[in-house]
Amino acid sequence: MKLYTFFRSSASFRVRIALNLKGIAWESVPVNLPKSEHVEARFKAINPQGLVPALDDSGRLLSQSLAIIEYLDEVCPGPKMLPGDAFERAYVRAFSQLIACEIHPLNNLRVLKYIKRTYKLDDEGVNAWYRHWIAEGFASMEAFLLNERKHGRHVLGDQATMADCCLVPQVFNAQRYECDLKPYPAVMEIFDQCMQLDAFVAAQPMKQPDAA
Ligand SMILES: N[C@@H](CCC(=O)N[C@@H](CS)C(=O)NCC(=O)O)C(=O)O
Repeated sequence: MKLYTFFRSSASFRVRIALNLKGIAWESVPVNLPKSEHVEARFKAINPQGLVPALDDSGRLLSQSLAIIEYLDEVCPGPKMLPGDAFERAYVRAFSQLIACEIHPLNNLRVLKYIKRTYKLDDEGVNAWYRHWIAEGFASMEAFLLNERKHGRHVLGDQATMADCCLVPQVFNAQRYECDLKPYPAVMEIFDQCMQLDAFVAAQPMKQPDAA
């Protein structure tokens, strides 16, 4: 399988983790976002949305990280990214979407570029926007975990799922923007547990070939 990815892209990072957890051999095809390679016609032929990640499974092209992870879970053996029980599956999807639909889109590269340009913000203004949505989103994640009480070493018990594939990259991003994550101990405990696993460590941004 070929994964079109950018080392700092958290949506790509989610899929890298899932590929590693499931023990799938994959090749990295870097798409440089700061150089705008994702909006070039060459890449738009792969994913017309002009977003990473995209997955090429023997010529079949897939986009959207959560859809890709669910696809991998359905066609590949290995640990399940989504549990067998429908109620638990909804829990894993809800936590994943809390990150992928409520937090990540507000802090995506094109959004940050747009608010900077349109509202004439300096870097501190952009960072304030970023940190605001991180604080609100992480408070929701923490409340979700404490309310549901289904977590253990991972978001659902002691088995890593798609939810952990979403949590870890979002923490990496928040740390990059120097957000205060002390108010979210349940989230950070799961992060620390995940980072004990090779699949998460190998997927992290600085371990990617395009990070050099
Ligand atoms: N919902 C999409 C989000 C994909 C996405 O926004 N990727 C970012 C990198 S993390 C991207 O390509 N951004 C380019 C841009 O904002 O211009 C997914 O989960 O795959």
